[in-house]
Amino acid sequence: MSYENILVDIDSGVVEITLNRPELFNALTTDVAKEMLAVFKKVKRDPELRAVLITGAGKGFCAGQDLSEVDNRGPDFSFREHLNTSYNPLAMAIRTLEKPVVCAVNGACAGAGLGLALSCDIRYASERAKFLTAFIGIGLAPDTGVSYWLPRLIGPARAAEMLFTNERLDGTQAAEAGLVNKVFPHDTFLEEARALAKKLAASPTLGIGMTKRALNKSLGVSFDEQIDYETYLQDVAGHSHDYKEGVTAFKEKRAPEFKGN
Ligand code: LHQ
Repeated sequence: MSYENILVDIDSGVVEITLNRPELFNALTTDVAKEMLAVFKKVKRDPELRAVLITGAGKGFCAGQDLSEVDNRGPDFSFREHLNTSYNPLAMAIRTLEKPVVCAVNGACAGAGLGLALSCDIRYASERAKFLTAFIGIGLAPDTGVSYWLPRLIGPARAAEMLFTNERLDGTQAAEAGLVNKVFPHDTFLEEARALAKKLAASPTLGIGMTKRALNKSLGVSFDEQIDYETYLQDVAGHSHDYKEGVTAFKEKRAPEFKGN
């Protein structure tokens, strides 16, 4: 499949997706979501592809919905249908992919673009990044999982503040708030994110997939349900090649060679 709105590069098991509509700060359209979904389907199926990195071309990371796509759609435009066929499946594909997804936020990150970033497992930001919810700026309520992740990452009161006031945080403020894992100077942030994605791709990705399942589950269950689920997952991970290799390498005092199975 050829892509018109994104760039896709594969290196050392890492699939790097670059949102590529720089003149519009990589604003999202149904087509962008479709192209990204196609990549995620491919990554899900191919055992050689073991980590994903998402970033943006140019000054912005992603300005959320391309407002020119939804402008003048008339009273019959279904926001529900639009979300259910574009950004919701994309956020779901990221969350359910049993492989690590890293986000390198290079610039403005707003609206559904913020939802996209927050759906990823780990976020690194440039000092030049700018985070805003944007929804209230155009009279909307949050979508693409923003109201799910924000209170969990930065607390309900800070989430309300960001959502109600459309406050902007730069990369450093976002790291302090817990919205991103780390912030780096603009010149190095992408290399740092690439190094992380490469390291994760060489890790026991089956174990990472199980870990991601456990973390997803933990967001909505009681402690006893969670330890029960952990036990089930450990039974799966404990019978993998990577577990055997990890223990053998430890005993032999050498670096393990993980395969992701
Ligand atoms: C844009 C956009 C944009 C088009 C910048 N669209 N062109 C879901 C379902 C259905 C409907 C609606 O929404 C949703 C979910 C959502 O995502 S709602 C939130 C939608 N996003 C926004 O409201 C963000 C609007 N943009 C901004 O607030 C600013 O542009 C940000 C903070 C992103 C960047 O600010 P600046 O650094 O000052 O840059 P800029 O404003 O000059 O923007 C650069 C260019 O990008 C500019 O084009 P131009 O031709 O004038 O240079 C903007 O018009 C364009 N752009 N966002 N969402």
